[in-house]
Parts: sequence; structure tokens; C-alpha cells
Amino acid sequence: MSLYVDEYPEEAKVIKATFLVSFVALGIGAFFGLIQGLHRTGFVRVLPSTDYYTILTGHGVLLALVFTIFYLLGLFTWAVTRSLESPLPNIKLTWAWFGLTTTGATFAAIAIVAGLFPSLDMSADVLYTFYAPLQAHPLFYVGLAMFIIGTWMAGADWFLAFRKWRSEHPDERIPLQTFMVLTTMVMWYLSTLGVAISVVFFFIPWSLGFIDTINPLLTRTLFWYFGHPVVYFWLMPAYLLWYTVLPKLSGGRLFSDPLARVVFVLFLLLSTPVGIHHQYLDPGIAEGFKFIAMTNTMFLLLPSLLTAFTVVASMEHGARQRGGKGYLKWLGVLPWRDPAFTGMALAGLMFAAGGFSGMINAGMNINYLIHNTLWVPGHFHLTVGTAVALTMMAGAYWLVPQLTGRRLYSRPIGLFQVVTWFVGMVFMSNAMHRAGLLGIPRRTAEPQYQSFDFTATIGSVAELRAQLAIGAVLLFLSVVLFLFNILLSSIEDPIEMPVDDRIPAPLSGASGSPVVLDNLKLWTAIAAILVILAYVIPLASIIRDAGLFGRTVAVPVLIDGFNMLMGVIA
Ligand code: HAS
Ligand code: CU1
Repeated sequence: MSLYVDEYPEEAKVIKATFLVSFVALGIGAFFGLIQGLHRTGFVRVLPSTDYYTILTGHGVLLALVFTIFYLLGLFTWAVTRSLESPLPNIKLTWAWFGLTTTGATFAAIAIVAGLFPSLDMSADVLYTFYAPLQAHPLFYVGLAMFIIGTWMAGADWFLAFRKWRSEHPDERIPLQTFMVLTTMVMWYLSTLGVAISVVFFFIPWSLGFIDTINPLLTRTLFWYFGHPVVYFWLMPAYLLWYTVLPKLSGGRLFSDPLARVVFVLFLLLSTPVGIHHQYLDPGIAEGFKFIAMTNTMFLLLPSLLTAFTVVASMEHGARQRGGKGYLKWLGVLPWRDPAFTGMALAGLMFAAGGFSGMINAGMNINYLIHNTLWVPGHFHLTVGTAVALTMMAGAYWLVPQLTGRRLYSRPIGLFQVVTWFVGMVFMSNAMHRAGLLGIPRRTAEPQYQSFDFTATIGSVAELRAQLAIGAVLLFLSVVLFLFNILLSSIEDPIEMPVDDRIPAPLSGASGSPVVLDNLKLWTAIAAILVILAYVIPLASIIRDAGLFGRTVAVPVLIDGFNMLMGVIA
């Protein structure tokens, strides 16, 4: 067996390039996180509060969209080629999607950061959700559109590789990793239609002045049509690693391949018709549609609960192979000194808590208590910020040596780094969840409001602020350690086999499972029907109420604009 880089040198170059973009975004995004964590808690303020939205937009876009999705682009390229045992059919197409996504992300980043320099007359302080009537410079929306089209091309690249493989292996089951990539991409094609329509038909013409008004509820609903599935677009790469790499790192094998396929099919079917659970408090959408979204969301818990079972069972199998005994004592023999293993295991543990706060979000009546409070960032720092981000960093410790032929610079630093992330996130997410229960709002530089005191029944608001700030510092430190370790790994001397990259076959393989699981056309058709059922009537009623282009003019996200608005109101 030779190393990935020797077998697929061209693909390894593309993957290294996607990881480079991903990690640069991680570094800048984490720095913005530190600035705002210290700012909103009042400990250190380096910028005026009027720049808070610029920093928050940069933090959200660079981490939630650029870091995660570029990592996905690399990981999926690795997974498709190694599991099909074949290079990509057209490497020019591969470089083309890399170029397009990178240019798009750079455009969006330029538009955002320009907001810090008033003389440039360009800004995109609209947060990663870009709700109208907040308006960004056209470069931001054009960058987003290019980025999304680039991801579509990447999906086409992987589908073409699969088609070629299928023509040579007509009767074989789709290799598991490729199956995961293809189902995730079908979900992505279906769900990005919403955001593509909203950006191309509404935001770009509106920001260029071709149309004067916009329908905020329509663009918001189209955003959330995409905005919930995007969270699974972040999660699926982590699941791919939990299902196919974590069991191996634990010393065992995946418990069940068919169960993994069922999970990915369920995500394809149910990820999109739930987006309205982000809009329980939006007026203009009838309660009945919200109720349907809630019911679908509760069904959507199932694939993650199945994952908790399958992945932990695989870890237990690994531990028993290593001599582990007892009901829980086997946990002790797992390879806790391996940063790749420990990072993923801690990420999984945090996800159990993040999933629990997700269930609370999903209940229509309880959601009213926590919506728009710090509880929600608490939830997503456990999910995308830990389950996904920590798994990706941990995965890099195992993947990067396969791409470079060089060993990891330091395993102890790696171990310290993943533990620092875990501890930092315990502080930060705990404080955020609790602060949210007190009603402390999200998305603001001045959460204390003038002449209003939030009172804590347990602990104090000052203690929560301190925990949040400590968390922000630890998380930033962890990112610095990660980048330092990866950077120094890339200048190590090449060696023969820097990492054991074999992935053993699952305990229960695909052969005995129903063939229908591999019928992607069937699942795509059912997913499309569910989307139509969930969305056609709500969208039609939103358009009937306020028109396709609405009646709302842009609100400039500048302090002058704010003053102007106040003047109008007064
Ligand atoms: Fe969420 C808001 C509901 C999952 C991300 N979510 C957000 C936002 C983000 C986000 C970014 O219903 C904020 C958006 C904004 O800016 O406004 N979410 C859910 C539900 C789930 C869920 C029901 N969310 C995620 C994931 C995310 C993510 C995953 C990113 C990756 N979320 C909501 C709702 C809102 C929301 C409402 C709107 C709130 C509002 O009012 O604004 C479920 O998918 C969760 C299911 C998860 C589980 C956990 C299973 C446990 C596992 C762990 C296994 C353990 C292992 C390790 C492997 C049931 C799989 C073992 C270790 C050993 C040592 C043994
Ligand atoms: Cu959601």
C-alpha cells in the first residue's frame, strides 16, 4: 500500500490547496472571534462598537462558511478518490472549481473587511445570514454566488468520477465514503437552490440599484430553506470521519455499513423541509406551517441518534479489541494520547450536548424563550463550532501526513490543542446557554442595554461574562496551536509511511443490506416531493401578501444610516 500523495499526486495538490484556504480562514475568523468575545463582555475593546457587525460578519462567514466548506471540498475529494480507487476524471475541472470558490470567498471577504475602512465606501455588515433590509456591497453577493456555483462544479466532478466507476463496476455497491459524498451533494443541490434564487434574483439586482425594494420575509425564508440544510453540509464531513475514520483510530471497525447508509439517506430526505424552525417568531408565516416544520425536525433527530449508537458501538468494539472490559471501563483503553482520536471523541461528546439544546430550539413553544438570545450561539458553538470544527482539526492530524508524506510535527501539542478547545468551549457554551436563559440578546456589542439589569438566579452576570471571555481566549489559543503544528508539519522531512492510513472493512458490510438504499434517483425524487409539500404554499402566501419584490427599501448598515433612521422615526 502506498500513501495517498504517491497514488494521487494531482488530487493531493488540490486538497492541500483547499486546506490552505480553509486554515487561513480559520485563523482570521478565530481572531475576529477573540475581538468580539472580549468586546461584548467589556474586558478589552480595541474597536468602536459600530464596527462590531463588521467583525461579527467576518467571524461568521470565514468560520461557518469558508473554513468548513473548503475543508469539506478537500475531504470529499480525498474520500471519493480513495474509496473509488481512481483519480478524478478531469483535473482541469477540479482546479476550475477550486479557482471559482476561492475567488468568490475572497470577494466576499474583501467586501466585509472593507467595512473597517470608511474611506473605501464599501461594506457588507450584514452577518452571515444577510437578512434584508440590511444591504451589502454587490461584491459580497457576487462572491457568494461564485462560491456556490464552485461547490456545484465540485459536486459534478465527484458525480463524474462515480459515473466512470459505475460503468466499470455495474453490479457493485457504492463504496461507503462515496455514498456519503453523493447523498450529501444531492442535499446540497436541492437546498442551495433557495439561496441561489435569493442572491441572483433579489440581492444582486437590489444592491446594484436595478430594483428599489425587496420582500424581506421572502428572502429570509429562501435563506432558511438553505440555512438548515447547510448545517448538515457542515456536519456530514464530520460524520464521514466519525463513521469511517474514528472506529479505525479506536482500534476497531465500523459497526454497521447499512446503518450508516440509512443515516445519510434520512439526512437527504429530511434536511430541507424543516428550515421554517428558524422562523417560529417570524410574523407572516401561518402557525400550521411552523407546526409541520417542527414535526419534521423531530423526525430529523433520528439519524443523529442512530449515529450516536453506531459510532459509540464502533468505538466500544475498538476498545474491546484493545483488551477493554466491563460496562464502562473499556473507555479507559481507548487511544487518548492520539490527538486525532481524542479530538473526534471530545467533539462527539460535545455534540451530544449541542443536540440536546437543538431539541429545545426545535420545540415551537420553548423556542419563544430562547430565540435571538445568546442561547442560540451557545447551541451552534457546540454543533458547528465543536462537533464540526474540532473533528475537522483532529481529522487534519491524520489526513495531512497522507497528503504531504511528512509526519505530524508534535502529537503532544496536538493533544493539548484539542483539549484546550474542549475546555474553552465548555466555558463559552455553558455561559452562552445560561446567559440566553436570562434573556441576554445575541448579535449585539452592547448586551447590557442602558438602565436594564439582567438578574441571574444561579451565579451572576459578571461570572457569565468572565466565563465567555475565558472561553474566547482559550479557543483562540487553540487555533494558534493548531495552525502552528500544521505549519511546522509541512516543513518536516518526507518519510516512507508517516501515518497508518488503512481503513478496515465494517463489521457488518453493505452486501447483506437492501439494494434500494443505493437508489439515489429514488431518494432524490422523494426529497424533492417533501420540499414541495413543505414550501410551495408558505412561499406562495408570502408572495401574495407583499409581492415578489416587496415594499421595503434598503437600510444602510452605517452609523449615519442609523442616525438617519432615528431622524425619520423622530
Ligand atoms: Fe441547530 C439554530 C435545531 C443541529 C447549527 N443551529 C442553529 C444555528 C446554527 C445551528 C448555526 O429548531 C443558528 C442559526 C442562526 O444564526 O440563527 N439544530 C437543531 C436540531 C438539531 C440541530 C433539532 N444545528 C445542528 C447542527 C448544526 C447546527 C448539527 C451545525 C453543524 N438549531 C435548531 C433550531 C434552531 C437552530 C430550531 C433555531 C433557533 C432559533 O430560535 O434561532 C439536531 O440535528 C441535533 C441532533 C443531535 C443529536 C445528538 C446525537 C449525538 C451524537 C454524539 C455521539 C457521540 C460520540 C462520541 C461520537 C440528537 C451523534 C462519544 C464519545 C465517547 C468518549 C464515548
Ligand atoms: Cu435548523
